[in-house]
Amino acid sequence: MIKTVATVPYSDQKMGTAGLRRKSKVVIQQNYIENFMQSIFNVIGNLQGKTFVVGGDGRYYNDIAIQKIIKMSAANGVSRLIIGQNGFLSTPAGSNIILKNHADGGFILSASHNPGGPEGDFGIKYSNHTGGQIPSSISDDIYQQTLKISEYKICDCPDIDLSQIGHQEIYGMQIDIIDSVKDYVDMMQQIFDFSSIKQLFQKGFTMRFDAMNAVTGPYAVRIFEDILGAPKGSVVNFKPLPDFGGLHPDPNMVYAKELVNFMYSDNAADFGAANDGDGDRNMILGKNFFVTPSDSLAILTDNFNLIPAYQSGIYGVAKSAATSTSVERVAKAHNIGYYEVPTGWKYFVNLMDSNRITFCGEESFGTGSSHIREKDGIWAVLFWLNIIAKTGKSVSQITTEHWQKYGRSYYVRFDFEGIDTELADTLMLDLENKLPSLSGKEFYGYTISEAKPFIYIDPVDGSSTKNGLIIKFNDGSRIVYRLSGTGSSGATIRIYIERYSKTDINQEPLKMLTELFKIAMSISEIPERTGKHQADVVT
Ligand code: G16
Repeated sequence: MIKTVATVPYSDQKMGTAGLRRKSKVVIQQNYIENFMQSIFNVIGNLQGKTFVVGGDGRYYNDIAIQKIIKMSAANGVSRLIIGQNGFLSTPAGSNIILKNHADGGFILSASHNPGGPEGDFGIKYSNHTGGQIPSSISDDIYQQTLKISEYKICDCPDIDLSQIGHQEIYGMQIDIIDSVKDYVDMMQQIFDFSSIKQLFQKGFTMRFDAMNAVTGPYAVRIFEDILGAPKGSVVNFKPLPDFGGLHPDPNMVYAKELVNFMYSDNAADFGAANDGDGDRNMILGKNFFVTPSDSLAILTDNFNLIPAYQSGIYGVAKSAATSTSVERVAKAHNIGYYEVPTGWKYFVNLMDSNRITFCGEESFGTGSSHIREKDGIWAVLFWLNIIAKTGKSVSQITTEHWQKYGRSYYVRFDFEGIDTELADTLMLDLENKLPSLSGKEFYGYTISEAKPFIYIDPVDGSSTKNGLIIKFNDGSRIVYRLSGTGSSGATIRIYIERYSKTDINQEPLKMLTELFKIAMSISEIPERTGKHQADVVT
């Protein structure tokens, strides 16, 4: 019943910032998933005694890919799979299940915030025993395997029914189908002050949570409506759909338009939030108010002592280099450790495992803590609700008071999408070569103090990673350039711009960054080389 099937390699199975992401049309090609999974299994080696967690965000092809993974796991000698009911698990829930069960790793089938459906994207995030995604050294080994794979193993058996919670066995492999939501909810109840948040809703506080027809719907309904008592209907777009109902489940000002329009209308709720496809990203809104992810990280860190789980103190905090420096000032004020890492949640894992940090976050709408090893959308929403319940203040009040205390980092990200890959690579290389000549130069009254690639040396394992180019100015402003690692076709150049003001805290961010944007465009030659004078997406 175990078949060995001959196959030929695909040349495009290199993982990006977070796992493998490709167009659905690419992934459904013959043996595409099989080649990738067998390459992972080959790199792991002996699978006897190993347990893996499997789930996904419910997008198109999840059901088929999960069955392939089950049959290949059995054929390759895996001892046990723990699978979310109907194949559903959010990325944070998956990380929790790995840690709770001391599993050897897990596979979350998701292309995160990228659209789904036959015309959309599919992906696989592979985590190891840490509950976090594998380091680049292992993904490089897997990529090498994908280039030489010649056969894979699979069971010739019927599909497994994933609809019933319970235990099954195929070819000696144990399968446990679990409630996708329960363990995650239990964990949140241990972290946050649910009774204070419940009282907040009893007093008439209103919220709207947009699950964007993706995986967090069932988690959000259970937590916010069923347990915390938010009025029915507070969670919208709560039914996970294979194509997300046509939504682009990226919780930002551009793609979460429905929520943004509502929160900027006369009928706005007191609090608004959205999560992405697999539930690891979050967006926070107040009435007519948006909190940047960089500020959100700083505000959560500053208020750690309002949360039951962190009352005995936190170790430290980390952010990706592209994220604004807001949280650095909070870390200094609280005298806690502060780290800057490359873009990619996997870079936080060693810092958490070695108790260097408790919180971390990124500009790309990711915030989290060491309760798991992934960013966690609902965790961030509950953290905000907990702060509001304890302080009685609104989102805008909390944020404005934070700026009054620490000053404000005006921060905007500009994305230039759909660029030819070779052109983008050359642009970045030329820019990097130009950096040494920029030091001391003045543009529009801003003087460059430092210009160099961002190079991270991991303090735990000593590994070195180069990611992005940073230009710093005398007044503390920064421009960061990076190529996105989560797209499924072409290249996206990201420019992240930041300007700090201690006292001038009520300006329009884009206005405050006008000159810096011009500088960023002219230094990089983006208009000349790409024909683009404006970004495609501004967040
Ligand atoms: C992934 C990573 C994040 C990263 C983000 C953006 O998020 O887990 O750490 O910040 O991609 O990456 P890029 O700028 O390379 O596109 P997710 O939510 O897509 O898994």
